[in-house]
Amino acid sequence: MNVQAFELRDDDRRPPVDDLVGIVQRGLRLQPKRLPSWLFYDERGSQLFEAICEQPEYYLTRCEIALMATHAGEMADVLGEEVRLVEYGSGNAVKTRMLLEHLHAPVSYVPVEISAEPLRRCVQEMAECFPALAVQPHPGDFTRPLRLPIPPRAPRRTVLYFPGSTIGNFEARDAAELLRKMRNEMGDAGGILIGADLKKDTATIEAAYNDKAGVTAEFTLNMLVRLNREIGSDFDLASFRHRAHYNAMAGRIETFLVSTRDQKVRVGKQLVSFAPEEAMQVEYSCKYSHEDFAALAAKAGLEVAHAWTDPQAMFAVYYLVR
Ligand code: AVI
Repeated sequence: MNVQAFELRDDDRRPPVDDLVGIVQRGLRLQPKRLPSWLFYDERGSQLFEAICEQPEYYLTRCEIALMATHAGEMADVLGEEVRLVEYGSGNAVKTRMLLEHLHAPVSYVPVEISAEPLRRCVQEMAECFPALAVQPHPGDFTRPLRLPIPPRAPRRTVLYFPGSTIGNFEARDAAELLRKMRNEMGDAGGILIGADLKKDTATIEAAYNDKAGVTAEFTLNMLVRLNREIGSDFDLASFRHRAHYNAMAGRIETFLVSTRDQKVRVGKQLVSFAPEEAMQVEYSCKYSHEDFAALAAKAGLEVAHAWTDPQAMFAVYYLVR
């Protein structure tokens, strides 16, 4: 197998317990209370996210895969020959496979992933599907500056692939900062191929984050299960519920954990009070018009060179360049 060795223990993704207690305590002192959305993704949370992607209401994954099925060939032509493909996250191998199948003489594939097991699975799958491709896994957090592995030969360009509308989970200022960091990493000749969920009617968007089977609700509540296990907090799961609503003015789904009663929760040495119906914000999922996305890209010194959308204009994949 043409795979560069790597080592990552599953513990590497977790900040030390004291840090995590501090992060949670600080978030719970804010008004409204807030917890960071990366806390969703422990092992169970990652499984639940995969299950969300299969729910009939969660159109994002299906639409993006359909888009790739139709346009991956064209995308590969735009990206050109001898590309080094760096993927932010190693989430959905289906989309990446579709792209790699069409790329012209790719130099290497570099999945950047913080969690050991998904990275291991991704490397194995890509090495099996593309035995001639150099797979150079990069364990780590893609929000931090990357030190990319030396490619087996000089690529013509580095393309950062960031599918799934994960950019939408960053607030506008953080999203622009992340894109600016990506701009540095791709270099002068490089580009960013990025998936983004498009603005559409409220009912369709809200249904995607309130699936009938309750998988998204379980995903949201799992954050508390994780905290109870990892920092010994005593959130009573029966006393919080999931709420996701679309804020059309802000163009984003806002997800909360809502306290169903007056209660106190122990977090480290502190007791935190929750009022009945008090909502703790846990995630934003931003939705874009083409103009919104071009404006976001411009803030990072980038422009949209190509845009691909499905016929219903549900989802878009953009190619950004300097
Ligand atoms: C990973 N990210 C793009 C998902 C989203 O749609 O914001 C996470 C998610 N949260 C609830 N459902 C899916």
